Amino acid sequence: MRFVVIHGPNLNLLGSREPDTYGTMTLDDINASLAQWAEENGSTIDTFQSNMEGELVTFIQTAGAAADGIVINPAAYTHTSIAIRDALLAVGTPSVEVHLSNTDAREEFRHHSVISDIVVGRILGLGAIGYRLALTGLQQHLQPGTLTSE
Ligand code: CA2
Repeated sequence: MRFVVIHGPNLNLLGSREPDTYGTMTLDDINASLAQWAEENGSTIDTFQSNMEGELVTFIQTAGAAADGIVINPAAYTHTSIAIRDALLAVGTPSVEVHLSNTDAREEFRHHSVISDIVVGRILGLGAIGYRLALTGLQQHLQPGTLTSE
């Protein structure tokens, strides 16, 4: 299967600041771990990070539309971006939302996600492993019964 993993604004700073909130792995570390997951699971993964809303929308419209599944951490755009919501709706590719931190345990303005009702599922607060969990869940959603433990 073909997956895309999309990282929103400021996630390029991972590993350099706020380790108590976002962990110590860099974005390159996370993407390398996802490439390894893809190899282990016979899939391909394209990763993309941007600090610009329009670039994220364009990536969803192009690579996201051609993929079997999308894993997305829209970062701060989670709480505001109708453009990202509309792009996900337009392409219709099954998507999972990931957050490194538990947004429900943080400031009130982080409690609402504008995509929470249109994604297959959400993973919050588990750090970087959340991306691998999201991919596993998405793969299972797309091809039920493929988990080796079943
Ligand atoms: O917990 C998450 O994954 C968030 O999506 C991260 C966003 C935040 O706005 C969301 O509410 C929750 C912020 C990403 C900022 O990333 C940084 C990484 C390192 C240092 C500073 C910021």
